[in-house]
Amino acid sequence: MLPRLCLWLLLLAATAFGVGGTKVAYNDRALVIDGERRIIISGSIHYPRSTPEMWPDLIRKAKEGGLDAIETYVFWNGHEPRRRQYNFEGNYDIVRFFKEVQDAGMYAILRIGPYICGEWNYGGLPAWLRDISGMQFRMHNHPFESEMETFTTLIVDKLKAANMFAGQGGPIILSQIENEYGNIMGKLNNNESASEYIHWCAAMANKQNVGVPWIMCQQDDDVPHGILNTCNGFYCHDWFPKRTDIPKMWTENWTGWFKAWDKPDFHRSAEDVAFSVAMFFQKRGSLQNYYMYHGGTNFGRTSGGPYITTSYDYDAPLDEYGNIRQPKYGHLKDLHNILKSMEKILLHGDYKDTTMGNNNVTMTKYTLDNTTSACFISNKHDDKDVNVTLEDGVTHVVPAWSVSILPDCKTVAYNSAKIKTQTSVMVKRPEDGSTQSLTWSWMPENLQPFMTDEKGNFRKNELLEQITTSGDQSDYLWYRTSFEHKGEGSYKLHVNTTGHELYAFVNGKLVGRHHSPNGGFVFQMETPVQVHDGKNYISLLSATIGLKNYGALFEMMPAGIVGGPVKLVDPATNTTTYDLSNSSWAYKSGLIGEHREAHLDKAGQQWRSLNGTIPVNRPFTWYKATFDAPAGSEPVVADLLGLGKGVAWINGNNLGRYWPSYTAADMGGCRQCDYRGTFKAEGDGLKCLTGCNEPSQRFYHVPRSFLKAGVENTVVLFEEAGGDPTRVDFHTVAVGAACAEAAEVGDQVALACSHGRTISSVDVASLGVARGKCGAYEGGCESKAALAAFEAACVGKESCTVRHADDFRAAAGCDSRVLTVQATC
Ligand SMILES: *[C@@H]1O[C@H](CO)[C@@H](O)[C@H](O)[C@H]1NC(C)=O
Ligand SMILES: *[C@@H]1O[C@H](CO)[C@@H](O)[C@H](O)[C@H]1NC(C)=O
Ligand SMILES: *[C@@H]1O[C@H](CO)[C@@H](O)[C@H](O)[C@H]1NC(C)=O
Ligand SMILES: *[C@@H]1O[C@H](CO)[C@@H](O)[C@H](O)[C@H]1NC(C)=O
Ligand SMILES: *[C@@H]1O[C@H](CO)[C@@H](O)[C@H](O)[C@H]1NC(C)=O
Ligand SMILES: *[C@@H]1O[C@H](CO)[C@@H](O)[C@H](O)[C@H]1NC(C)=O
Ligand SMILES: *[C@@H]1O[C@H](CO)[C@@H](O)[C@H](O)[C@H]1NC(C)=O
Ligand SMILES: *[C@@H]1O[C@H](CO)[C@@H](O)[C@H](O)[C@H]1NC(C)=O
Ligand SMILES: CC(=O)N[C@H]1CO[C@H](CO)[C@@H](O)[C@@H]1O
Repeated sequence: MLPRLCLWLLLLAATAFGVGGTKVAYNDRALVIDGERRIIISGSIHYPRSTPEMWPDLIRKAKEGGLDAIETYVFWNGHEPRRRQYNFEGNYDIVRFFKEVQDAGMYAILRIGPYICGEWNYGGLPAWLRDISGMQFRMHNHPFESEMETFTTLIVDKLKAANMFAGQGGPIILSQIENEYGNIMGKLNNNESASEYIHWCAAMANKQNVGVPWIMCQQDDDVPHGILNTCNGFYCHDWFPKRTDIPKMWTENWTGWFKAWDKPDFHRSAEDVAFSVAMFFQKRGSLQNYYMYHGGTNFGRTSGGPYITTSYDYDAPLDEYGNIRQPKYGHLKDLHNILKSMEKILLHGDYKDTTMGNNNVTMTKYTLDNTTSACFISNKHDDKDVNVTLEDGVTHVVPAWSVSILPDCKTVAYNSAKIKTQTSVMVKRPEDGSTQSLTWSWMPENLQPFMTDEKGNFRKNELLEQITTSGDQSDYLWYRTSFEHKGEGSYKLHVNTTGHELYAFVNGKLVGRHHSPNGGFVFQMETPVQVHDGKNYISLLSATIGLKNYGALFEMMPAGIVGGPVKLVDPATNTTTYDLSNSSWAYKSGLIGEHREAHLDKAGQQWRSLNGTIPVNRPFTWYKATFDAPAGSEPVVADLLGLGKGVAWINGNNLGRYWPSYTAADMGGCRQCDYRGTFKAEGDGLKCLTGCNEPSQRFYHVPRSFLKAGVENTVVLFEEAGGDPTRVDFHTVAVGAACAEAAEVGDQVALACSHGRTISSVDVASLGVARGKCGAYEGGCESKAALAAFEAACVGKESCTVRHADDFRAAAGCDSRVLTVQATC
């Protein structure tokens, strides 16, 4: 018996104290991991926004980019789509995700929320929470707190069972409860309940006994006991936690911005992201997380927030498809390497900030044991380079809006505005777009049953709120009624709705359609209608496009034609002839094709194809075609130009909502792009926008794991608004042109393609400032010697490195020594 008892005791000890476990503590300077103060560079990768097959590659690229940790939210509505019915499969396999992080030898940051914001449907909260009586979201009340605790405990227990916390030998070193509550606390009109709630959150979290610290972000006031508060934002250098015994941590440094259907694409320059990170570490930062490091895709209808595009690319260092985005990725990697080399002095050294001339120029000197020193010089002027002379009498030019890092206080090893890494231009192949032409068949969505008011789930003498009525099980809700009319008549049908989209039918005929403009919610539709003698039917189809995810009481924002009014107005006098708001309305959630799972292409569906001809620009139409998957391993996109609005599936996998007919706004920021100056995503002063006046989202990611090689693949579309699928096409996305610059002789110039593709030609090797952009440099001042050196080293190779040499010369009059190279992959 004795050996077995010993074994049992050993096992008990292992679980209690964590054999091979990592101890996570903290002090005023840093997280202390197994007794060592550590700089942690982390990046957000949201597991449902990619596929399990993509995770190892994304995580490996993050590690190679100099990251120590991967951070993710937990997505409650995805894990518990119906109360107590759970989903931990596929891209919701959270344990598998954390195991991949562990296998890569990285740390993980677990942000449970479970309110997560995240441009995610309803901020991650399941819509069924609304049905529980007495429910008040994110306030001190039993119904909410009980559900939140049940879910939080479930997640923690699942991760504990898989030994995922640091003390158990797992990767998780930090965990977060709630999210950005400090932003809304004061706006809830019940500050006592709000305060009790956030303290309850802390107590509930600490009771979970996860063995790692709990954090709250953007919770600068009323920070509960046992919680470390952290910063979110584009810049966090001037922010410090209130408590002086905790480290300065930045949980969301926005690397770009998300995209809404009405907006062009946001781009935050590599120079500006690097500037913000360098300043953060200059001013005692110790942990920072890129939000996002890989943004990914909002697959499926409950993934995206209101009016958020299916692409959640975010202009992150890894693009939506998992490709390395250069120069952002490489420029930040260079910064990470420098910061890591300074870990000891930054976290143990004494420090002194000296402002020079005015507050915009700061020199920070870290010293350790009087023997070593490290310096940062930051210049926050947005238009003025400055010369800074250090103690040793040497003057350094610090460009406007940049930070220079001198790990020995003598030599500048990094300047945030000087990019040494390559710039890549991604191309879609084949570039001429001539791939296989697809043969389509089609099927109408059967609207007939909804064109009279005979059939419906139930009736009510009022206009109901949509989320509650449909349980958010579909985007669509039918509202139908009828009225008697004597003789014929002409009216304006007036509908007031809280969004997000509306189609109106009178006696079976589509008479009007509208959607919320500019991401708003409430709108009115007015459309002329003819009525006939006798009974007339009005059928209104309301559709949601992702539920609101942010703001005080965001969950109270209704959807659909709640309360209306719905009226028939006399066009001559503008007076209401019929107010139908309190008529008997019949309700039905979802479309027939959804209930029949038309997207799964099951047997028994009535697909039609008359010699390959299909109707186009026909609303409420299902389309189907087969195609061959593009060969190779490069990411695949579907070009959906020509379609209106709807949903696409590949082999039954949801690609998300598509809406290429939505044209992105033209904004001031489309015509200016200077990395210098504060980056913004809202209000005045936007810059570096692209895609203005173009289809808001034309290309849709088709993960490789959705495709089958060597056999037919099926694409199914539900086209709601009317479009032409005959232009639908598939492409791969990879590096097309690779460019790099070297300012000084001796600099190494590295070029690389992707996915095993090799450099086919070197197109430009110029001395002097090249005109044009990477992919289309105009050249001038060509150096034959440089061209020859690059051709010899690079052509036929996946990557190459060439040293900028003194004998790289151009014609007389070309005095610049700045070498610019462009190659084609
Ligand atoms: C709540 O607000 C009231 C009035 O604004 C204020 O007097 C009170 O101190 C606040 N209480 C808390 C806990 O913040
Ligand atoms: C560092 O220098 C200061 C002043 O010159 C001196 O007081 C201190 O003892 C020195 N510390 C070490 C560790 O040498
Ligand atoms: C500091 O720089 C900002 C631009 O970043 C500028 O608006 C401001 O005037 C500068 N302050 C001083 C004192 O020069
Ligand atoms: C910095 O110094 C260089 C050379 O010493 C000089 O040419 C330049 O004008 C100076 N720049 C500023 C902003 O003072
Ligand atoms: C439309 O509905 C909203 C939300 O119910 C309401 O606030 C607004 O007053 C209504 N507007 C009109 C013009 O009826
Ligand atoms: C009725 O309202 C419309 C706008 O809603 C307006 O253009 C029209 O002039 C109005 N007609 C009358 C008779 O008031
Ligand atoms: C509809 O019913 C509501 C609630 O009973 C009432 O406030 C409203 O005045 C009614 N509207 C009409 C047009 O009868
Ligand atoms: C379909 O094609 C067949 C054979 O090519 C032809 O006989 C028939 O007339 C076509 N039907 C239509 C509707 O075009
Ligand atoms: C959207 C959002 O929360 N923006 C905030 C980000 O943080 C900065 C400061 O850290 C605020 O000024 C923004 O309002």
